[in-house]
Amino acid sequence: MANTPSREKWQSDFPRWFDWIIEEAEVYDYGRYPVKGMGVWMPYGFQIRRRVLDILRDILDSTGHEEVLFPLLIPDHLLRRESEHIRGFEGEVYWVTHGGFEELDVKLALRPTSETSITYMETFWIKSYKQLPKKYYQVVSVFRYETKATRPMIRLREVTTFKEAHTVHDSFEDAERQVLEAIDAYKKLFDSLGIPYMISRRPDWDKFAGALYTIAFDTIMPDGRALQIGTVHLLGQNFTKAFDFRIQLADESLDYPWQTSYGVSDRVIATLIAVHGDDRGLALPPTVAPIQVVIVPIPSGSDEDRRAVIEAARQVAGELEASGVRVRVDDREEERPGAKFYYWEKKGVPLRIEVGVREAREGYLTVARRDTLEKVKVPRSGVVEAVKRLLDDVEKRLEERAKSFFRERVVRTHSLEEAREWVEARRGIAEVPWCGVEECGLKMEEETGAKALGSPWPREPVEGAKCPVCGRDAVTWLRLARTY
Ligand code: A5A
Ligand code: ZN
Repeated sequence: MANTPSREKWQSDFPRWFDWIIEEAEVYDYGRYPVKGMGVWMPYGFQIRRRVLDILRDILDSTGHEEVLFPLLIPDHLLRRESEHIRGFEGEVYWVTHGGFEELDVKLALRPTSETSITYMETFWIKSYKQLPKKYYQVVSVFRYETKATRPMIRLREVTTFKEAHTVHDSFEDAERQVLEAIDAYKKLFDSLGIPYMISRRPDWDKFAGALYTIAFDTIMPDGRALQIGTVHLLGQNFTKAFDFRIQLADESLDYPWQTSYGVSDRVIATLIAVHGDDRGLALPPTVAPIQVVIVPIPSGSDEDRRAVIEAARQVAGELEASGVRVRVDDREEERPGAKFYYWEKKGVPLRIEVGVREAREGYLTVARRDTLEKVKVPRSGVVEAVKRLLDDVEKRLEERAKSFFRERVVRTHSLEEAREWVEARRGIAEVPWCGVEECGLKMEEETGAKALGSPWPREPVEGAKCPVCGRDAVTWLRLARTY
């Protein structure tokens, strides 16, 4: 493998690296806005965010999901309808209690999630099995008064890129089929961003408040801690019963329909930044990079030579642009080329083209890759094809690097002691045989100082292994990790 930039700081002090790069690369301003847990998407970050959302919307739209937009405020009595749900969220709700000088009759919640408001409206909209399945989604802000340490994009109090999907079905089986479709959709999303993940069925004590079960996607951050980057919930009939939401079935009977919900957030963009970055800064996959190629003219010599260099840079940019590549010419006169290289590396631009006097004259160009720092010479006449090939290659290599890091971070062991050492040393996720009993799972969390992420989805057999807590036959694996 080519000489890769160092990942020393990236790995040894990831939270600081992350705070540094989102500010330095002008992605997200966090910590200065005077409300805790709320950050600002800056123009460069906003463009990355928009491209991630474009991919997500394409995936959802092409599988029959319809985008909607619900009110931000949920009246107290709606949020309280489903008892497990409110029990889970009560401690995290922001309340609006006043309008001007008047105290409101009914206090209003800033939505922490939208199961209740959406189910309420579905009771008016959906009357028959003939309308099903129904799949809605929205991309909105949700508010959660998080009590664990808040972090930029990772644990926000205003989650500004919350994509929540809500679906309705005429049978349990169809709702379970939807769970599979949702998992598939998120696999596509993460795969297209080169984000590695593992899929677990969350233990019952950690499922979504109001769900029958939760399937979660977790990734591993550079410092070995796991991060939940997406969740899919089978809600069953819990909300439809609470809202007395009944529909007519094919046999003419009336019954409560079945629901699922699934969501991702700003964490996806945090992960995109984390898994591909290094000590020099961002390394963006070309699919979502706002600028895919930066052209840096290096003028020198006579005025004529200088003009020729600028002219050549503009021509190359024009050709690339015409073929659909997102390109920028950095012709700032007050900056030196070295400073420009550093600046665009930090911003994660996948390719840099240097155009000097020799290049302008001799019919070739020098292309530098952000991921490997390699420089390649390409013929001036074939620049479009060369750039496209290189962009594909950068995309693949970033994905491979992220996946190989992830693979090295998952260990399977029969010993609780070894699992504890693994998570304590911040190596990543440890998998231990498990009998499936809650008590043993909780004990494993306690003894390893880790959080249980749940067991592999789909289920993976464990042959001949014993649960290290009770000694009974294991029926599955329990995944343990320190988490964000
Ligand atoms: N309505 C369902 C989909 C729901 O709310 N599920 S959830 O609570 O699990 O949230 C969906 C996803 O949002 C989580 O998997 C997690 O990746 C992300 N998320 C949750 N709380 C967050 C927070 N405070 N900051 C950033 N992301 C968060
Ligand atoms: Zn056990």
